[in-house]
Amino acid sequence: MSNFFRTVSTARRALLRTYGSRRRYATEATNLSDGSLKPSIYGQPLFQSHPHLLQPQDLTPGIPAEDYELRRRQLMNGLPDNSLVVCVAAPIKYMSGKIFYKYRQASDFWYLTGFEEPDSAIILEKTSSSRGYRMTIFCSGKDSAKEKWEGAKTSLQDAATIFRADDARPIDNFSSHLKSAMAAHTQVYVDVPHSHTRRGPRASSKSILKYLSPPSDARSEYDFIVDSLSSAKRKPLAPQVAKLRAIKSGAEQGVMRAAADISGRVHAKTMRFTRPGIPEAALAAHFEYLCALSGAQRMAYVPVVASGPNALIIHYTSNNHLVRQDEMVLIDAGCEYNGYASDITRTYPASGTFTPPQRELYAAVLAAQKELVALCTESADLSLHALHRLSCDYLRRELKQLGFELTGGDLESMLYPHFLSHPIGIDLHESSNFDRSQSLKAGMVVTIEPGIYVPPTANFPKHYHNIGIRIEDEVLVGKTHPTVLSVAAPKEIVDVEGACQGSLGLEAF
Ligand SMILES: [Mn+2]
Repeated sequence: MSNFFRTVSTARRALLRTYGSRRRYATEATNLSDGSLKPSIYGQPLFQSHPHLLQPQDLTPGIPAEDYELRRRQLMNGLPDNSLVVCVAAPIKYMSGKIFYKYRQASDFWYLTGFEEPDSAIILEKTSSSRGYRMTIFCSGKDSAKEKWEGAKTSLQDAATIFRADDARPIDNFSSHLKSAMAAHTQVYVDVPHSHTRRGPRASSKSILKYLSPPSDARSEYDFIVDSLSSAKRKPLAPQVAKLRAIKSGAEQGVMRAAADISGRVHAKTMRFTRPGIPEAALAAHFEYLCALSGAQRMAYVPVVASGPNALIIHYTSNNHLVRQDEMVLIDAGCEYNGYASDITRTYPASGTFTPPQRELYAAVLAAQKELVALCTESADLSLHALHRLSCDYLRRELKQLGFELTGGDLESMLYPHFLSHPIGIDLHESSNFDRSQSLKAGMVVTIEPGIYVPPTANFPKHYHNIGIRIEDEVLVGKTHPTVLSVAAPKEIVDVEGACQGSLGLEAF
């Protein structure tokens, strides 16, 4: 047995002495010498079953159970007395018919629970106890016939113990509990979905049940319960959770750094893999493959692999052209790792060497980008809006030096038509409840992504026509210093060329 496994086993035995939950199922699953449990008896990886993925204190990889407890406590502390919080799991989404997509938990539900199963929900009731709230978790629980097909679900008892709920109930009881809990509270914080995946005449845009699957006869009851809430009593939950999610804990910063590190290294590898004539799709495939190989669960968004003038399309995702010798390739891609998104853009020459116009324009965007990164501090006291205005100033200055004669809104409407930044975390764009006029605070993570896209029109210098460049980093805001999380992706001209020109191959990965 290696030292690594011995350490893990020792820690695991200590944990089992404390919780002991595995022992109840010892006859049903195989105990492997590395400490893992195969097949698992839980609905998601836990230290008890997957010691190669989690540390003893983790509830989800990289995030301690204590973090989840703190999140719920902070949420409930911030709400008025006699408040109720209702948060439900994401539905299973379908590509076609019964063909489902790989499941991804709803972001706020995951942030508050760490529970990864569909068909689950929580009710949090604010109380005067020292904990400050009472938590009831609803989930599928054990059903051996169903688990034979779909894999294990966490038992009600384990859901309560491991996820620190006061009570665990079958999801089938959710509607009746919800009804009585809502009646007993003054404010109910709950989100009604904006869109849904259920099809057919019974689908209602107001139904909370849309978040649950499979459909059940209780649906009309959920509709009734949520509809029965007066608008004065019903409050949106998402803005309350967004306030907490905006500031990343130390553990979250660690996971985000790991996610950015995977994506950054894969950007470098993909630069090296690129050669004239290669399909954009091959670069996308290479990127996704290396992310998956590094442990990422999925891409955080559909990758943009845009060669030459395709880069002028900001969200170009067709990725179906060939890369030509004289072109640059713009890749905007990042993985999702252990629940956190990464988002990095790099632009590099297909040949491995920038042409003079490519180099000049790249240097212009890079100069602005670095100045903006340096301003991502609490002490700079700038909002995203203020940073965006500065990005326009800096890019205008750079372009004038390159001979652009800019009039009116040329920059904002044609050359740089998108916003500089967005907050990032569990979601790629954590923007919907984020105030862009608010000064950045330490612990926030934002992207800094200025770009220049030169259309082939006579008012712009001809040698820059059809060049699109964006350079995007993820920046952790500090009190007085920013930290670039995406540092593994080459950005300086010499580093980009060096990465492009290195030898081909995966052996060093
Ligand atoms: Mn972005």
